[in-house]
Amino acid sequence: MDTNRLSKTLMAALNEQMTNEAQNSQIYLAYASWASEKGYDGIANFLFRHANEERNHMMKFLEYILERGGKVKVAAVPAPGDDPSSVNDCFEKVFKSEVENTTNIYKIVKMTFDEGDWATWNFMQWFVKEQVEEETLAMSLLSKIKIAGGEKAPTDALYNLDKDLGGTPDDARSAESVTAENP
Ligand code: OFO
Repeated sequence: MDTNRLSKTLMAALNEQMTNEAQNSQIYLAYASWASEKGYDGIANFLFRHANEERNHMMKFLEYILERGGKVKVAAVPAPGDDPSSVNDCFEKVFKSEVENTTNIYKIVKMTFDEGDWATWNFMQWFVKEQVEEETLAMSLLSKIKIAGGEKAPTDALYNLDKDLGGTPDDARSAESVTAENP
């Protein structure tokens, strides 16, 4: 008896997104290694931690496919592409990659809606919320580098930014998670 509760198309889309998350993790690993080679240890630390988050996202998809009786297909992960040319370029690339990821997540949400697969729709809401946080975090990186001088940021500003990011939490706080007790 077939116990698979996912449609063929959704199963393929979820598997594809699982690979996208693995690729996101590789992208952060590549940028973190680049930052470390350049001596930006704080930025590297921040990006390494984020690479782990992306791997956790990949696992969330994998576990969900299994939970619904689907077939997991672990596929080859595309290479992360060129190294950033500067800290400014690095943060711009991070932002672009998160926006692309949001687009991919939304496509799946639309598919779940069209199919009336409310279990998967519900599962995907975690990622919708997560992408708001990830985009906020990427935007805040871009503002920080802009304040530091963008492409022309002087060494001391980059030094301070690097120190700052070493201790920055992985998750951006979104307005809805703020309460009177937890401002
Ligand atoms: Fe950067 O986000 Fe995964 O989903």
